Amino acid sequence: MEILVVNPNTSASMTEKIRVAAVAAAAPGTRITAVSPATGPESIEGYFDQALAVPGLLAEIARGETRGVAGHVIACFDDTGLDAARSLARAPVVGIGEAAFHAASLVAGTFSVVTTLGRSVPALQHNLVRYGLASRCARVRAVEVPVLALEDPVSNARARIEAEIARAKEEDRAEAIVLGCAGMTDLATDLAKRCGLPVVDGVAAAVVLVEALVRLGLATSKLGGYASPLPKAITGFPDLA
Ligand code: 5HY
Repeated sequence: MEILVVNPNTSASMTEKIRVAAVAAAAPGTRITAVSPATGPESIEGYFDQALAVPGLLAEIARGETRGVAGHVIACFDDTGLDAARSLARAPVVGIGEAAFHAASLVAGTFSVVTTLGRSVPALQHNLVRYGLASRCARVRAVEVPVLALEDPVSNARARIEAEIARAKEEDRAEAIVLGCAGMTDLATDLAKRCGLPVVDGVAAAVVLVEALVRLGLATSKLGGYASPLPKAITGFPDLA
């Protein structure tokens, strides 16, 4: 099976990091295609960036559907454009945020999330409520490291994330940690060892969940909210018209 992994921001280095993590998580026989749109913000931090990233994301999903991919992963932790993507797609679409929340709730009573900036927190809190998992999440924390600074050693991101995890264990009584950014995907295994609790990476969780849905023969329902878009004139989005 081929799984399309879409990083909705335009950062090529982040897309490559996400591709490596997705390939590592995929089962033998699963082909990972990782892409990022030609349009939109270089990183997504809050509602404005999220809105600007959606058309480019949907154009990539549409291309994947035309190619007949088995499933899609939205590799941005706020699950950018998830409902719109599911409306467009027949294949299953899984966001790394939703996948990580579910994975954490299967291995722990309560979990905390560690994300990048404070401005990203409300969107994640809203998602937890709509996914029905808010009661399992003790707190959504931010380390105040911008998304693209995660790759810059000067930001000391790894140490700051580890310190935040220690606070989550102490103050939130967190039994597991969810890493709240695709750019943290390469840190999960080492942090789990160093911090002594499950640390969930959404990229890996989403790839494995899409594989499971495909193997179960489950595709996106076209009844109700995720019904295919009605044909109509669309101005300014040639890839979606
Ligand atoms: C992400 N932004 O996973 C989110 C994380 C965040 O560009 N990729 C991004 O901070 O909202």
